[in-house]
Amino acid sequence: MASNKTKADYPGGDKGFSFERGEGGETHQQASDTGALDEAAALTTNQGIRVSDNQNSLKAGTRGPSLLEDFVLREKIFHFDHERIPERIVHARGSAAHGVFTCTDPIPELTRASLFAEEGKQTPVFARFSTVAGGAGSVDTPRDVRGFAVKFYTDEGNWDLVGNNIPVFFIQDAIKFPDLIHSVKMEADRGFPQAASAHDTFWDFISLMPESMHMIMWAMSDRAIPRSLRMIEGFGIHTFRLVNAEGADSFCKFIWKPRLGVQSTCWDEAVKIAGADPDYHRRDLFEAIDMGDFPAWDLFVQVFDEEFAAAQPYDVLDSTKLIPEEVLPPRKVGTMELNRNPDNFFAETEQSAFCPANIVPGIDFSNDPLLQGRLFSYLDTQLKRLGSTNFHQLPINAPKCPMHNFQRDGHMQTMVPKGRANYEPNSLAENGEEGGPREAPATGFTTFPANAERNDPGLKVRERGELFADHYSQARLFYLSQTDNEQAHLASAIVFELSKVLIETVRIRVMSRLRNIDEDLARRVADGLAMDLPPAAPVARERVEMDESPALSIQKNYQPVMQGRKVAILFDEGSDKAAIDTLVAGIKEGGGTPFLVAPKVGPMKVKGGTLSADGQLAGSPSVLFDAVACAIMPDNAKKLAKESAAQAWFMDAYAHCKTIGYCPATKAEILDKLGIEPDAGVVPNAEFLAIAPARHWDREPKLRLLA
Ligand code: HDD
Repeated sequence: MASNKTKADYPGGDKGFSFERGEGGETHQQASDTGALDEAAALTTNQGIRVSDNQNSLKAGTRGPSLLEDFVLREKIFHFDHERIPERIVHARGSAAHGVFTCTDPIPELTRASLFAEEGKQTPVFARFSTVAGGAGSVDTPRDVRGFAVKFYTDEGNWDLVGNNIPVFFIQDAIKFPDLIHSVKMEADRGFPQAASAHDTFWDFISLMPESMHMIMWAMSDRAIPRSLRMIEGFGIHTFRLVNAEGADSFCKFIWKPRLGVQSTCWDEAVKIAGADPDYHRRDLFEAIDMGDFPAWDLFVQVFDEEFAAAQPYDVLDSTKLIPEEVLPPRKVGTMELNRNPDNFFAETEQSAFCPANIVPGIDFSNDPLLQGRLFSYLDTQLKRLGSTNFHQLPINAPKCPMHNFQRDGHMQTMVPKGRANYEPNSLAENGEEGGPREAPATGFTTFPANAERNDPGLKVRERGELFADHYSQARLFYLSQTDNEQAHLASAIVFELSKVLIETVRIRVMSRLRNIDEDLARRVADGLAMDLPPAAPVARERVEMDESPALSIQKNYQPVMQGRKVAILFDEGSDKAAIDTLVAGIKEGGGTPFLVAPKVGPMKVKGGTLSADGQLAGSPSVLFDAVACAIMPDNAKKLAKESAAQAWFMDAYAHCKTIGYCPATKAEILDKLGIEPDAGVVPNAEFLAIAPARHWDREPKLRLLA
């Protein structure tokens, strides 16, 4: 049977080939290729053979069997069959962008790393954000930690800062990582739940690992349901070491702070976003960069010495502990701006390979046992995923500075070294031949010589430092540093998660640990589950009281700015264009993105002209926006009041504590009937712009029974 496609149906069909419809509806493909087709336009096989027909396989007669000799078909299907590579075992779901890091406050006295050497020095970067537990096709908004990995292509080699949006981790020693990940991933027998920690095996493991309690506070807080990847902090977590040109060292923690401020969703909102737009974060990042609204983060360092470390009530080599910013103020060193989307998702985002062991002269590791295990793990995983020891040659992974050594061959070698010198030392140069690269003792990377702590006899042991045994002090610090509303969100999140745990002893064990963090928290969780509080679990080391750290709270630091926010305006036929134009102009002026929503997307007649919506009402629920306003005529408002998508639009915005700007008809016909009462955040359109990006959390107790 002949194809019935026409030229226009084929991409590139206008670039030299024409597809003509024959008599009686038959089509045959006719090449207008007279040999002059330029190289870019001609479709070829991987061997460079021009393909004359990409629509029909080779057959023995029009209705006959396909022929084995069809190398065009065979090659195409063969390649397709192998398109997928193993996804990352963790952090499989990710989104990334290119950008640049600019040093704003040089620190040559602390590190000889070239990227921090001079004010204004620019270093290209590639940043990939990810969830941890879900597979590559899972939704963007589960309750989960977000990976925050940055590859700096410095002029002295690649440095990968592979962190998360939470400054601590679940475990203290890398030997527990496979157990942690097995427990949180979908359960082994049933294959669910995906991308969710609310299940038996995760909480079973956690309840048996008291060291995870601090991280659990963060993971159950709103940090784990961010509003946008552009609005998350990033942390290198481990203590690293900085080394200056004289060889003097200091300890250091790295922190990224988003220019747009930290902002999160609430749980009901995150769940609904997952349905409305499973690619919510990926789309948000892509669109912001695409429209030139480049997300930016400032990079800070917390620098300290052994003396400071020894004076803290926790061990700085323990990744379940942080250094409060109030105790050691972070110092800004530069800014990262992400300004270019990848050209190809697979070639760049998927094939990007990060490794905490990639460091440059001037940066070094500490003895953190979690970090030490990571240094081993990542190379292995890249070999498994990318299939070759030459994965560093892929453009996204290759350094942008000169790279040469005597490593040779291997799968998919793309470099073609010349000459005989594939070993070192060699004297071939004396023979007039190419001798190859040589060691660089003065400028090359040298490991900082310090080993373990000064008085450590260095015996081989399977033990942890003494202070590692304090599992609760910082969990308490985090909980007490939150606002009342944030504490309520946190307690409610634990109730939700434990309500999905079917093994009762696990719930009980978790509550017994919570008592060691805060009695009030434990009581709220027990009440939320309608269970009795068990006795507190035994502790390995007594808690120390730490001063609250307001820096740990999102709400205490929230700056309601329009910049980077997406604001929806609902309209319908006959709406007043002037009112809409005013809102649009105000949103744009503040640096936000207006988004018009209407029951239909085509051009609609409105008072003062025509308007086309950016999105249809049912496909653009208010969960996708930071604030909503409306301009609707009375008759249309009456009609919309009966439309469940419109009701949900306003009810959700209200329940998620967003600002709602209303026109008189919407108030009378929709808001009043839904029981949405004016408050500090439900205001006439004229007052909307001034407060649009704020969240009105004090509304929440009226709407939701929080734990
Ligand atoms: Fe890891 C990926 C962050 C502990 C083993 N990790 C991975 C990614 C991030 C982190 C952001 C994704 C990078 C990307 O976008 O491609 N991992 C962390 C942090 C940790 C941590 C912040 C604790 C502080 N990880 C950790 C341990 C181990 C691993 C203890 C193993 C011993 N991580 C891996 C891995 C991954 C990975 C299996 C999967 C894909 C990859 O490396 O490239 O090797």
